[in-house]
Amino acid sequence: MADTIHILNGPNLNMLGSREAEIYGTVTLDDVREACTDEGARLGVDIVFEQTNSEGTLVDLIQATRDNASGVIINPGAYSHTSIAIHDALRVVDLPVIEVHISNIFAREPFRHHSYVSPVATGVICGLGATGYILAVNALAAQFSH
Ligand code: CA2
Repeated sequence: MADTIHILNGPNLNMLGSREAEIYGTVTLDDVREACTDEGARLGVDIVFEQTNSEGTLVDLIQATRDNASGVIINPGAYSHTSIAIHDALRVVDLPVIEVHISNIFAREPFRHHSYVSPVATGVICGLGATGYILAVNALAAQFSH
């Protein structure tokens, strides 16, 4: 059976491509989903792609990865900077977790410089736009094949 990567997206990421193109680019979240699904097919891994604006639902989606995922990619959006609940949910997931940010959070406002997710992530990619998701899919797929 193919390995499955769960790609979880937090609040406001459904707005990608509609505004703030100077920060987030012009691609939509559907474009990102399609690119990740295509890359997964190329690499022989299945992709589950989700977005929620709700912190509790994001916790539920993280908990659900324990049953059927081989790895997790998460862009927690602004919850990265605020949520101990998401930190706690991720720390009990016994899978590789890659945190992705489209923008370079360290080159932005100081309140974005800290992430509660980074200490419980296997790796972090930020500032590379939507390409960061593709890089994360490749990083996880490389771990599965070892
Ligand atoms: O750079 C990232 O990927 C972020 O996780 C995006 C979050 C932001 O709160 C984080 O600090 C960094 C914001 C999600 C996107 O918000 C948009 C709002 C309006 C239009 C387009 C995107």
